[in-house]
Amino acid sequence: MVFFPGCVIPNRYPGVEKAVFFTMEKLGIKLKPLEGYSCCPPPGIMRSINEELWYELAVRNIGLSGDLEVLTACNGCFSTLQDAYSISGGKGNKIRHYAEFLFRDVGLEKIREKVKKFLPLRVAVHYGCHLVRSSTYRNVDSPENPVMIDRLVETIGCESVYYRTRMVCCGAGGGVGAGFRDLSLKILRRKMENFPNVDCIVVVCPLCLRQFDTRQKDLDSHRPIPVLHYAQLLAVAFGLDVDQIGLEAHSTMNDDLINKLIKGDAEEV
Ligand code: 9S8
Ligand code: COM
Repeated sequence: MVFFPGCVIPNRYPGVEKAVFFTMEKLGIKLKPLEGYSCCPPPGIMRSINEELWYELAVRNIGLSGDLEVLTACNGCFSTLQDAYSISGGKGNKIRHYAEFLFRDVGLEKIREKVKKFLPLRVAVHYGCHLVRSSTYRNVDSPENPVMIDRLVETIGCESVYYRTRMVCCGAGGGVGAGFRDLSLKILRRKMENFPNVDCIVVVCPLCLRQFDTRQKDLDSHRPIPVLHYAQLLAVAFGLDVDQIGLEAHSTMNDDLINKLIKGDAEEV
């Protein structure tokens, strides 16, 4: 398997990449870096402007992987690479997202066996739009009511707290976060209206991570809730030191969460 990091993970949240490699190694999965890749390119930005260029760049990236499966930890990269692969006539599950690969191939039992420290946190999971939609090619979980991230966080001791807007967009995708900042904030505000009282938000996409991490401060109404990629949480549960998951790059952290991550719980909750 090769890892396709995309642009946002290595440039903005490198701790996510480290956590992906650490957790895969603990699970006995051989993961190699992909040499010579470019931006995926993003489905909501490039594809909607120039589909031909989007396709050419995506197919080139996939070609670099040879016969190996391609693992991503970003919803946008997953969407682009999986769609382009299917359009090119590719068969089978060659393009994988970290979350669905863990849930469907590795399995919850095996993940639980490797846990050194359970994390009794209350979390709000955010799936993001491109992980389960469109269902034409994605087909990894229900596009309306997915469960995989809920099950993945529960497996390492967290409680996934239900909230009504869990399938609402974070407001970053489709170029909205970069080009229409007021609209983007409006979507985030709607997403976080009546948000549950949780220790952190758990995402599986670095763009969603960035949106919650950097834009909550522009919502006047509440104290920012820290946000982590699932790979970072899993790495801590598998024994990686909390100071090794790149939290210095996050803007919304608090001591309460850091202490809970450090302490954890040796026993399953
Ligand atoms: S949600 Fe709506 S378009 Fe997306 S996948 Fe990541 S960024 Fe947040
Ligand atoms: C979101 C990707 S993960 S894009 O901005 O919609 O292309």
